[in-house]
Amino acid sequence: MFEIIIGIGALLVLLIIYMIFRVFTLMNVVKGNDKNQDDERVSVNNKINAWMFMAVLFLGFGLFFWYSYTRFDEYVLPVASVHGIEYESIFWITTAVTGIVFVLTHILLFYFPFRYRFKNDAKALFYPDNTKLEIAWTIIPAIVLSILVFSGWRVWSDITEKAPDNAEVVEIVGYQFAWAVRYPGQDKQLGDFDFRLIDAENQLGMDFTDKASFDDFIPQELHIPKGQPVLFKIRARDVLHSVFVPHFRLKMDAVPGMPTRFWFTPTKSTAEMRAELNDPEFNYELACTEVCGRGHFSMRFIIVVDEPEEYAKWYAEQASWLSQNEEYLAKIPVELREVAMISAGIEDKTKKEIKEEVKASF
Ligand SMILES: [Cu+2]
Repeated sequence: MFEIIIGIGALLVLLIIYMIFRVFTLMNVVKGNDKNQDDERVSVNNKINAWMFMAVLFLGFGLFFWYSYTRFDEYVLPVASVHGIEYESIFWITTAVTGIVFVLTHILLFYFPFRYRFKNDAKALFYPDNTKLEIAWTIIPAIVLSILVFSGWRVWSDITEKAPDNAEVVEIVGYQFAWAVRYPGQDKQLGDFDFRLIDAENQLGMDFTDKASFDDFIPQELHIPKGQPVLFKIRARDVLHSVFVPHFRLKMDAVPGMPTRFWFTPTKSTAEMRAELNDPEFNYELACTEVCGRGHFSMRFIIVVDEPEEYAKWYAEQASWLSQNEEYLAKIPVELREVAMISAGIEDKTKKEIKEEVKASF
């Protein structure tokens, strides 16, 4: 309702401005035109425009520098991954080079219409071309951009090379509107998945004809060990999402039907970061950075970086998904059920009951 009123209000204001403009135009027609008056009007209008260019220049740069200055802390979040340091240096070199060029060209862009605004007695200078100038402004940007692109490409290929074999694997799945994470369990092998198996409980479409799925677990928090390579296997269930963890300088799109990945090595545990920032509430945060629908803002997930021993302890304590959703045993091929129960860590005492339940379900 409020938006509609604002919209109608804005429309009325525009109409009023248009009507005033019409009245002035008609007044000029009624008064009749003579050459001098015309020139006078053009000159005045040009002067107003020229000064407006200067206003935009100063206001624009004023806001630009003010924002960058007051929000500078958000540009320089502490780095908590190995590749983040390399990434930072290339980021700041690129920002410095393009930033300086941006400022210079925009000063010229707005200053020239002001300096060379229409004047009655001014005569335009005919200056068709200058070969040396053309060569200079072609070659210099070509060289600078090539250097930037090649060094960026080198860093990017370092970051995206194949993950080491000992990397901890975590699957991250984005869906409207949350993240789910799946760990491979004790066998360190993620089970297969198939989107056709997705239902109200089995949200990730885990395929229980694959033995590797039996011990997979889906926790509420994402834990990773400090100082060890971590491989995120990323997929999306519905629309585009994007995995973004600014402290790790990590960003990778989650694309439906096209698994992506990103590996990195965290260098500071959550506890260490809390001490560094003097903020006992600090948490690493995974955010979605692809506007993916109405609930986009809620796609926030906590990442806990543990010391390796703590991580191993946490990992061992996690209950398999299957042990928390025992009714899915019925969907496992009969000959694999025994293996599934052992692998999923379903208690021996309940084993008999489950067997009976499963029997009863047929
Ligand atoms: Cu999203």
